[in-house]
Amino acid sequence: GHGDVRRPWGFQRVTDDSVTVEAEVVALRQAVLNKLMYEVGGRDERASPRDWFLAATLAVRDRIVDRWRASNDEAAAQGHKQVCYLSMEFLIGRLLSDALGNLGLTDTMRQALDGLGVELEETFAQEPDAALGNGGLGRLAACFMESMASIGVPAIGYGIRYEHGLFRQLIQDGRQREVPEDWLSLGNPWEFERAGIGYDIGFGGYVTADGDARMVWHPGETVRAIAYDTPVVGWRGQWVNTLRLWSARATDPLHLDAFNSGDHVGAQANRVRAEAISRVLYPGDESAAGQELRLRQEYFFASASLHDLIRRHLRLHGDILTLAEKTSVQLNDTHPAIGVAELMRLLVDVHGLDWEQAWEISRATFSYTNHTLMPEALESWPVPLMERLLPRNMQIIYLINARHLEAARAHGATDTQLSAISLIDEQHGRRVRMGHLAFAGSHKINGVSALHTGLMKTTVFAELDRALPGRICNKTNGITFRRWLMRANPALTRLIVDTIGPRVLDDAERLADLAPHARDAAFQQAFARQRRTAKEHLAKVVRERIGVTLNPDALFDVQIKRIHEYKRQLLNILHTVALYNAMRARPMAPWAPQVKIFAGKAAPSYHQAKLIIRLANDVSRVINSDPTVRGLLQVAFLPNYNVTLAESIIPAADLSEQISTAGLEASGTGNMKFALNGAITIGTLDGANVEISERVGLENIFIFGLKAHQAGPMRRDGFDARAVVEASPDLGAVLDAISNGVFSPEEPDRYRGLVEGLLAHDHFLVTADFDSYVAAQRQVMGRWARPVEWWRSAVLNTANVAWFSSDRTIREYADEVWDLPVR
Ligand code: B1N
Repeated sequence: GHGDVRRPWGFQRVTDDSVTVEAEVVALRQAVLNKLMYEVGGRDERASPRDWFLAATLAVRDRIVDRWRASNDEAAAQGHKQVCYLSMEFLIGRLLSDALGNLGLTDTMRQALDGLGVELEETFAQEPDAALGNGGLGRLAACFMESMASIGVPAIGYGIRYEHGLFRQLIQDGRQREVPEDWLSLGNPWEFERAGIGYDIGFGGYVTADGDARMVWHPGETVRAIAYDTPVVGWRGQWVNTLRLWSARATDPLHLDAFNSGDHVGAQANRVRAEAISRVLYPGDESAAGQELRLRQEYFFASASLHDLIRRHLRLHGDILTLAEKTSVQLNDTHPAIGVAELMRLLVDVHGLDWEQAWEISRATFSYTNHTLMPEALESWPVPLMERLLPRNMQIIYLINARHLEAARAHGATDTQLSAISLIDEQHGRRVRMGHLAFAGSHKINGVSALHTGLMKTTVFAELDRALPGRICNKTNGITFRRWLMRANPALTRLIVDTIGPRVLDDAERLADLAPHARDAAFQQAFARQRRTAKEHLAKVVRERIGVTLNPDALFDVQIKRIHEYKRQLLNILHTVALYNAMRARPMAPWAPQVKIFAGKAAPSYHQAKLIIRLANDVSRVINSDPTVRGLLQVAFLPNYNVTLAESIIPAADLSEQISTAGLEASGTGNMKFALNGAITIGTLDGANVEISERVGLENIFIFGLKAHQAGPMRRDGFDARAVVEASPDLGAVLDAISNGVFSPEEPDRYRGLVEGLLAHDHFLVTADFDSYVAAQRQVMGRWARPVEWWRSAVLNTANVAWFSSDRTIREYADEVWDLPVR
């Protein structure tokens, strides 16, 4: 088993933050100075904050590298099974404070830098936020990487080293503008370029049969995938895994003839085309990007990763037939699903296995996580595009499909059932259904919350579940508590440790020991004081970013996530306007001050989402400058939401908005981060909110709105939004105000279309849930008015959400999906 994996390392003691040995401070300081001098090439008297960041990171990296080697050696020596986590996205954020925290070196580094006149927090702030992902799916991959390292699961994360991550969001005149992000421009001290680890990835061309009817693919074009490795260090530095990201390089970067004859630009056309593959992250969240370049990205990283894991397997174990015993490949959504056909191609065409044997190995190797049931997000690729770009893979998909359909027919499937489970969608001009390919090619398929997994079985995958029963299972998402509690909220962490002892740092379940303190007045006050400090800190960030001075005594009501109609930021904005109307109608009533905080990016081509951003900003401008509500209601839209910003917002939140249309948010993970930090949730029974409510108890969460089983039919059949508005005078007044230009006096019709659209077809049931939402908000204010009750609920949120640790999620995957012993 892996019990011995977690033994403390003899060669380097891991210190607790509180016990800092002076000799270690001196040694680390010297290491930083050496890095500054010999790697960064700077002089300490002239070093910039950025230089110090580089030097400090390189010094920390050295302390990870020997553990990294030891982990790799041990995994190899013990013959451990390895998890390969294939994901188009890794939303990493900053790494320095994470690495220091996990190594127990935060305080040592603070003192080491102090002696050089350098401040640790400012050094952290120099690090770019690595945004190689859009939202929850990419952040989940990053949390999983940290958890796998922390509990000693040997793993490698495979993805793409995008030169440009998710765009930077500017808000200009209330509107989103996108500017390119440039995280690598000043160098990346975390990564190791592995110039010697590369694979040629083919595209296009044609297929022939050789003498023994073996198929041979002759690609028309090849692109080289080069590995870049980043170490992922786990809690207490006991295990280090690898994040391996592929960068595209032209195999023939320069046509020298053309160059020498004066065509300097044309000579590089090939290079530009090849390297475009890893140039930029697709900014679409939950939308299938129907672009050839996207398919090239998917195949590029899936193929490179499979080549790499097969090479490793053969090096360590020498026999391709044992691949599934030594390797589990987890497909993070369908983006790497082409890997199913690619592994078959490698096993059959390259390694010479017969089909049945290859298929068995392949299915035992792969498992697939589904993250959404939204129809527009279900990936499918036109057959003609596949045939042109990946001719051999397309043949293999046909072969998989033929056997798949034949088996179902033999079990009595009807034609309707066969067309429902076919890997080819014949309805919409012949497309390959990537979810179906991933399903057919995997031994386990999981959803990311109990509700979502249930819906998988009754909707999108109902027929596949009937044809291939027993494969669907649930793995409710989780978050890493190291980043989202210990790093993001050190003051609360200290309070928790002082109250229930340090064991909680190694065993999240100990958080339950806080429950008896939930009624304790002194503890409540200490808890509330922490919140107050975090709110002051956030207020400072907000003032610097948008010039709005927030009242830290107000209730901070926060909705931060991608902007999407189904997430219903619009519902929150409507409530904001309703509150504004009520306060203006009775300005002397005893209102408790409230702050509404929004942040999030919209996909650049998602016009409705961008209009919602504009509305939030317009509403904010009008309310913040209205003297009648001064000090009572403030609205802030914070630009450029990212992991780093989330880390300063979440500890400051009193109320967590998780208000998606029931049935549409697969899980959510922000909901868990807020609850862990003691915010109370206002939410629908959607995604993981359901399981959060079960754990914190219905008295400590504000649940409202239609349930999934009600919302589904209403969305399908439509409902009369006008009648709903007729029956709700408050809602009518809110919609009239928005529609008539109260928040856009310079362009009164700006939101007329938005309001009319809502009345004509309210797909996301915003009007239908409005009254229920407002009633829940009223309950929130009732609780807020009784601080003893409020803080009791807040503490019980922190105490009762240990289960949402991604360590628990990973243990479940290890146990039920990867067949891998952990502890
Ligand atoms: O995955 C998260 C969940 O917590 C969220 O509920 C879910 O919305 C999110 C295509 C996606 N689902 N699908 C995507 C991302 C990028 C893309 O190009 C789809 N993201 C989710 C983690 O399970």
